[in-house]
Amino acid sequence: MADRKAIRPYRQPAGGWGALKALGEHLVEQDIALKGAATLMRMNQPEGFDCPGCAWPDPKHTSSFEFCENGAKAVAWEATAKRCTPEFFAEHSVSQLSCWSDYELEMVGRLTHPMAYDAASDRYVPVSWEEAFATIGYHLNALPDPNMAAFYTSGRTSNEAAFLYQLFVREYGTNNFPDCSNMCHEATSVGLPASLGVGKGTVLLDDFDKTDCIFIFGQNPGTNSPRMMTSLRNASRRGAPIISFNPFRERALERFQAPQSPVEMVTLTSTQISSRLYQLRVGGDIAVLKGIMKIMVEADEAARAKEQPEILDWDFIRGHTVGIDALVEDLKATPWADIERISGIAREDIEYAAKVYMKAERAIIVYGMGITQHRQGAHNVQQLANLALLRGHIGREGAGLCPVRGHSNVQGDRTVGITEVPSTEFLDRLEKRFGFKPPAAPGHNVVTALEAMIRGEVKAFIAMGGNFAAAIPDWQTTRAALTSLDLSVHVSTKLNRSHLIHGREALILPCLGRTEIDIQPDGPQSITVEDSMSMVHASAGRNQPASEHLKSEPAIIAAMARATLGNRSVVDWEGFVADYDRIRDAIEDVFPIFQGYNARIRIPSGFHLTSTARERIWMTPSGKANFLVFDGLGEDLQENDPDALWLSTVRSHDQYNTTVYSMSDRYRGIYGQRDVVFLNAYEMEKRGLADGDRVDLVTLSTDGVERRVRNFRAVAYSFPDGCCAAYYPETNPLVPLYAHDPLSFTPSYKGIPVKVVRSDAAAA
Ligand SMILES: Nc1nc2c(c(=O)[nH]1)N[C@H]1C(S)=C(S)[C@@H](COP(=O)(O)OP(=O)(O)OC[C@H]3O[C@@H](n4cnc5c(=O)[nH]c(N)nc54)[C@H](O)[C@@H]3O)O[C@H]1N2
Ligand SMILES: Nc1nc2c(c(=O)[nH]1)N[C@H]1C(S)=C(S)[C@@H](COP(=O)(O)OP(=O)(O)OC[C@H]3O[C@@H](n4cnc5c(=O)[nH]c(N)nc54)[C@H](O)[C@@H]3O)O[C@H]1N2
Ligand SMILES: [Mo]
Repeated sequence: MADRKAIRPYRQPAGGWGALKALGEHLVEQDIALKGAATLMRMNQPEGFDCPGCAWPDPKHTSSFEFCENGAKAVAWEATAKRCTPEFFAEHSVSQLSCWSDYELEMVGRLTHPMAYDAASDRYVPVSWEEAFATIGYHLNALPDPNMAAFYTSGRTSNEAAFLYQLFVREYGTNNFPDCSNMCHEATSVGLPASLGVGKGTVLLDDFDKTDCIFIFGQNPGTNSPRMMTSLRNASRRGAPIISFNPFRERALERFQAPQSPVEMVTLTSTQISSRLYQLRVGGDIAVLKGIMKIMVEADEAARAKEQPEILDWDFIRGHTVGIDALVEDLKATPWADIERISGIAREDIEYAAKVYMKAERAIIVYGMGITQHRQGAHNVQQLANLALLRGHIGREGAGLCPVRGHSNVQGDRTVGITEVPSTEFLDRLEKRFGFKPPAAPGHNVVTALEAMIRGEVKAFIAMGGNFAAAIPDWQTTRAALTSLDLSVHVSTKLNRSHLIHGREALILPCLGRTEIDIQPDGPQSITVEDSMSMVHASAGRNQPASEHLKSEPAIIAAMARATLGNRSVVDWEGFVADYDRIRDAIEDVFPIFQGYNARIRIPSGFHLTSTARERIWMTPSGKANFLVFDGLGEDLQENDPDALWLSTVRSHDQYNTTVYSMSDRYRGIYGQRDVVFLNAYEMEKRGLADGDRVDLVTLSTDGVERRVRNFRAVAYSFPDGCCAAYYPETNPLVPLYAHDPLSFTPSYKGIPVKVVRSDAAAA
């Protein structure tokens, strides 16, 4: 796996033998070739555990093993035989570990003991669980105001743990719930309700079998939701066109060899996925969308003038929506020259895509981080909703919007109350069920929590999973703020950067993973999760825990609550932990959509949480779906500065967010290195650069702060003019904290104005 540094094009399709080979190497590296294979057989099975990888649904959770290279890597990463023990911490000071790469840190293995930071030796030393909880209780009670603490959630947390967590934090007295979702699909959670009255997708897996065409914006399924390739492959083979908009020619969007297909595997054939893949400019999505809609509106007018069938679904538009006139006016006023310049796509190509879309009775619109992580993220999402609404593609079989969620339970965490802006209806029900008055004032999201830390207004930080210090933007200032905290606590499975960028007092609390047996006083427990399509189902691990000292997340939360709130708490924390059915009963009491929760999760396929928009019930103030106009097409960077480029920060094929599995990115042909920047030959030449030159990336900051990463390798690549791409998290120092969507506060990780300059000799 320690690939030599190399850059060579990958000519095979995505998936196939390359994926099987990569997985085999990965299992060997984790010392678990045999155990790993047995564990994998239990993934997404009726009696097994939910894949901790992505949030893509599994066909009914009843199928035979569906191979997914990256899901398997996520499992192997957790089931590894390697251990990060107190002896390891005794041998390495925090300062020493700070020089290790993220890859090296996580490769140490699973955490085995609760650890506390000891300033005298600059080391983490073992601590008893009781002492750890007492420390947390002490600090939280010492704060003059509960709003001086922030409680982060990463999206692997189960519904049960998330519900207890929000209960603890609200009884303690704050809504400070920064969440990984704030950096991810918040633009969906904020943008879609204004359009459709609900912040979730509107399709189910079956819809993929019925659709006439699929549009994919800014999502890389072959890497980030590989089980989706089955749906895409089936659609393509039945002749449904797939049109992709992505600055990269992502291999899996081009062609895919299904490891499940003996014929393709043996004959080395593959299936074409996208009928067209348009390499749009970074941030060019609104321009493309307006282009497509402009053509539709004009075609509809022409058709109606000739008394031919309408192109737009006017019955739907009149009956179910408001705002069409303003949208049409805006589209007509948008000049083609601007659309082509900002999107980087020729009018004929946009026309082709529009024709495919207009022909389809049923269309699915899929999207991911290429849409949400922009300064206009929520607007991007709303333009996608406009496109769907024009032809009545919401609430129709085989059609709809499909935001592809990230973490395996990020959507569920939100559903059960992890939100910094709780609704009054929810708070009322919580009060009614538990009998305490939850705080109503809005709390901090990720960006405002960081700003508050910088100002010294948040002093304690507790993280339920994740790797906050690596995932956040603007490391220079935000990491300094993290080290100024009084207390930082991380509930984790592996050592990561966030443990090293710690507060005055710091705790690492090791927890059970998804694959492991969770035994509580009333017996073995299962947890539940909600996937991208709002299907809720149970998950139970079977592996022995990585260490006898691990606790489950619900047990850790309950003990933190008890240590903090003592007998003033009105909640039976110990009872909840003894039997998670009781947590689910409480969830059902607070959220009526979970009616029959415990009974329904005993059916292996689980159950669907209804989406009002899917039923064409619009929970908006107008009672209708809204067409929403975005003013303009987004910023034209090079108009003001011909040297400026939009930088998009993306994932490699071999990482899971901040977890780096290897230094290679097979499908993009990058081996043994991650400090690379992709830009096209024209932009290279413009800067006098040759492939392989060393460059610095410098943010065009508006606050006078220098943000620079050094000594990256320039890679000549097929990429649109005016933009470049590099890996996350290495480039997070370039993302200013102020660069976020003003509506959803999603950092614009996919659109940072930068310059690429030759590294000076001293740096090289
Ligand atoms: N193996 C693996 N699986 C994962 C993850 C992982 O890191 N590894 N992460 C999980 C999480 S939390 C999430 S949120 C998802 C992320 O999954 P994705 O949404 O696929 O995330 P990215 O890879 O960051 O970027 C998606 C695509 O957007 C394209 N893109 C970049 N800028 C633009 C733009 O301006 N416009 C358009 N149209 N496209 C653009 C990129 O080229 C890339 O192909 O995956 C989840 N699953
Ligand atoms: N530049 C840039 N930055 C980004 C993004 C980007 O595209 N570009 N993407 C953003 C997105 S979409 C997201 S979602 C965030 C991700 O942000 P996070 O969710 O905070 O980060 P992860 O890397 O997923 O967290 C990995 C850590 O989670 C812990 N962990 C794993 N499994 C479990 C478990 O079962 N329980 C517990 N308690 N802990 C566990 C392990 O210790 C591991 O080290 O990053 C965001 N940051
Ligand atoms: Mo995410």
